[in-house]
Amino acid sequence: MTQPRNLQTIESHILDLQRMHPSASGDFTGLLNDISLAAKIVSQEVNKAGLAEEILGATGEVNVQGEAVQKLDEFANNVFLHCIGTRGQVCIMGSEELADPVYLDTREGTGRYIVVLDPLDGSSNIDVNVSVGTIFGIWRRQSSLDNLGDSDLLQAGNELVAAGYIIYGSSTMFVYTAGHGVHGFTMDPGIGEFLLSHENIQTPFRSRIYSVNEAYEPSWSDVVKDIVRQFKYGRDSGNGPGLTARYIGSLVADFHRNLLKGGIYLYPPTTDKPEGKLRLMCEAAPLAMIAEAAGGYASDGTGPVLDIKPGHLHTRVPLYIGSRDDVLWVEKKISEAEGGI
Ligand code: FDP
Repeated sequence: MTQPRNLQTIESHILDLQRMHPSASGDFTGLLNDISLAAKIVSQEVNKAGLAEEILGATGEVNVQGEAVQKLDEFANNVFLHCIGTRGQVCIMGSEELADPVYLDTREGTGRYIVVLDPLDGSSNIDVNVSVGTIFGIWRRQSSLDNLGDSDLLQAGNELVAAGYIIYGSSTMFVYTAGHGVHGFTMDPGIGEFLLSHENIQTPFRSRIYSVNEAYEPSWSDVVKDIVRQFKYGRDSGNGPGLTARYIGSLVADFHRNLLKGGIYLYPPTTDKPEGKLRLMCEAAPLAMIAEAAGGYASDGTGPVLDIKPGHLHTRVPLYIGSRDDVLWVEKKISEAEGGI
């Protein structure tokens, strides 16, 4: 008879993490708990999006990225703003939905952390019941509280303390890393808890899947066209097995599938978007930390995404992320095309 597995909630998993750092104040644990509470609230709302007329569809406003704001984007943004930093442990919060960072009240706490998030990624999919997600990154404050500024907010991904995402799909999952492996928790709706379901996720070294919006092919560079062609027909000699294509158009969902199954997600530059579309701080860097902690890799085509220092909160980067071998191969192809080795 097999031994039944002990159930573990995300809260107790985070507490275990805290015990590994005897000097920890509990601020970080509290912060991850805040994020988990916000995720539960957003999950519940996303699940009933089809029922509630008044939260479906666009608000009619355009966000700082020039995209139509969906009502659920607004809702998720507000939930995270209200739930995060309840112990005064967060000094700055940045959101994809807000043009400027929000400086939070830290009188009751240490203001030790900076949180940047995309409250509802893939929101153009909400109205059609396709998975959407939340992505977050947590950095540590660098200056004293009365000297907060760009050096605190605009940090590279390799300074991240933790990163994670929540996918609101056929089930809701919370996946995070705080530097000790990547762990996934699945929401049990009956008890309203995230339970450990995917411990220490390791992503396959080589891809089985490539994910890219191929409609943009006419406006890719020649090297990107060639890379995608080779993914289709087999790399280099063309006699290897080609990959299969999957593109949901919801970054968290595409990334999550590829993380578990082995795959590469590409959002290359196009002629009208030379920097790509994805935001460094609230999308690319947190997912890059997760990819690397699971044995994968993320590149902007020239080097590690984690090395890039943002110019501003909404800096965009091209993104190639997923199975390590394939992302490194993409980097090599781009470097060769640009006259490198
Ligand atoms: P969305 O605009 O629906 O929010 O970063 C935003 C994002 O979705 C990603 O989730 C997704 O992978 C990508 O944009 C899709 O962009 P395209 O429609 O240009 O393929």
